[in-house]
Amino acid sequence: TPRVFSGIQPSGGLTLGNYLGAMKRFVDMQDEGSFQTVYCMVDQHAITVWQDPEKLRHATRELCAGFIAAGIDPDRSILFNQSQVPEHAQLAWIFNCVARMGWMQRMTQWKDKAGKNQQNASLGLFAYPALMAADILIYHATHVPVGEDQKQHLELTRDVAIKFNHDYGVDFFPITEPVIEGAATRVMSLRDGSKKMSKSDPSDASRINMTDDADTIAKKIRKAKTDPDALPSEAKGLEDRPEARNLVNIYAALADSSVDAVLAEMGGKQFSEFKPILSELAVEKLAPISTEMARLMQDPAEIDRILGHGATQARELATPILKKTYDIVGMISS
Ligand code: AQP
Repeated sequence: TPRVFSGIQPSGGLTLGNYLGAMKRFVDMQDEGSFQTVYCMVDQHAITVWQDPEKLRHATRELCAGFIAAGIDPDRSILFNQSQVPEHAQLAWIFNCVARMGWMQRMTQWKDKAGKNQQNASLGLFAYPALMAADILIYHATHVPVGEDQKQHLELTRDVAIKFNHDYGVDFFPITEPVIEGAATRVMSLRDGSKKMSKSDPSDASRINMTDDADTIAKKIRKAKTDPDALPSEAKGLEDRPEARNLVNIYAALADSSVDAVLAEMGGKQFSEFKPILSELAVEKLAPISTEMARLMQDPAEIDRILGHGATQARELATPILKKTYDIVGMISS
């Protein structure tokens, strides 16, 4: 069976962007049944930017609770945190020696996150895409569901696989397919339609957190930036209207519908009318998830048990692939 891998960083609370762009798709791919699904809390990626240790532990457990509350079943998917499967970091070292500095320098996430002071960014932040390639390729995963922002990193993953196979004259690592689908592959900030919704945006009003209560969700949507025009009846009427497009995309993704279908129904409505409808749908879809997350978080020992079990299963897949990689590279392993 083809294998799916994807991950989310426990670098803060889950946002609606993570949910619609990634997690909801992870659930779809699990439920679809034609893939073996492997999902990871990438704590080693999170620390490429300093994290408070207690908050990291909490965010990792909360993310695990989020996965389960959103519909990931630890009996049907492998669910674990990256640092408990050391094979990721071991393969990443080899990939550090395959990937080129120039490839990393071109990554927009590196440029955005390192900012002007690249000399002071961590070496881990620079090498982030090589670890990500290892996360995927240590399972020989063929399909990777992600949001639009990760497209460039997935191209680099393909480049790493191609160069490794070429350098060692093997046909060992698969060339992975990004799966970037649905109405909300790039959810934007509620305050600025040109910026992506992000966990680490300093403005809490810019995002919907999966732990926000109904009143907070309604308030954030009410205050979301829009333009004065009514909703168009066709998708092309959203061109040059990033904030309007974002709210329609969010609605379509939450409703499991398409932008065209949403506009056919909502075209002509003012935002004063559409926003309460959107809030109601958002609360209807998100409240059961946040309630279940809170319930699961009351038993952190159970979450740790689930993560430990997932790590054991993940290692069973990763160990032989790392051993074979070591053999190919010329390392002695017994
Ligand atoms: N705004 C978004 N719209 C659609 N998809 C998104 N993703 C993130 N933001 C959006 C997708 O969520 C998955 C996990 O992302 P991540 O946690 O690994 O890191 P990120 O992309 O850097 O997310 P954040 O929220 O912006 O975190 P910080 O602020 O820490 O950098 C990925 O599949 C991503 O595409």
